[in-house]
Amino acid sequence: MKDKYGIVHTLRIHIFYMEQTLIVFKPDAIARGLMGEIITRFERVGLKIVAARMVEVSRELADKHYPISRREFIEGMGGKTIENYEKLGIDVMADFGTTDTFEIGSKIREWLVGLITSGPVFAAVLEGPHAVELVRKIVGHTLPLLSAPGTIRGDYSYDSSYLANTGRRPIKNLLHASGNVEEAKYEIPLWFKPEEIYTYERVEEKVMR
Ligand code: IDP
Ligand code: MG
Repeated sequence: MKDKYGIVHTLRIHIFYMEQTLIVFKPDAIARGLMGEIITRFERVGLKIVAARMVEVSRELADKHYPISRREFIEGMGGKTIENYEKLGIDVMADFGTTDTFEIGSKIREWLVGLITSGPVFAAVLEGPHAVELVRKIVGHTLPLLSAPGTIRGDYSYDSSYLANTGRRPIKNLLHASGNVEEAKYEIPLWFKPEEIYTYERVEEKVMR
């Protein structure tokens, strides 16, 4: 039987969902000296670092990483902002001059591009079974205010849409992590060439087999 990723499953052979995912520590994490603490959380769960380096992000790379053409991503950010403002009883129109989700999202995207190009970032590719979902679970909710304790964003930040948007800046939530398998497949080649991604074995692989 083939699943939606084309992986064949039989009764006798158990095949893990071996995946790769991209993480990027944003300049706020670098400035706060949190690289070591954050990477440790991924290593200890058994995720393998197969590529890593510090990068000074160009406008070109930032535009590709946060593509304006990904309407659902842009409108999603705008939509989340409107929801958050309604919950707090703040007037979106007064703050953004529009209630259009794409226009609001585009403004936020500009702040995001500004942040990611403002200083060196640390980018890495993590590999493991269910790597994409596992990393998102460890990273936590987009809004640190809503991130559970124990997640990276929940443990190291208290930022919210309200604080970010009224401050005309992106939410400082320390790191980017690919949102799903398709996003990971698009993002990894933007940051790493195939020969910069390594293969090696971790001892857990023998134990968990
Ligand atoms: P994610 O990082 O959890 O995947 P996305 O919705 O993909 O979240 O948004 C990308 C980034 O945009 C977030 O990590 C955050 O830094 C920023 N962001 C999202 N929504 C807002 C907002 O309403 N105001 C300011 N920045 C935002
Ligand atoms: Mg995302």
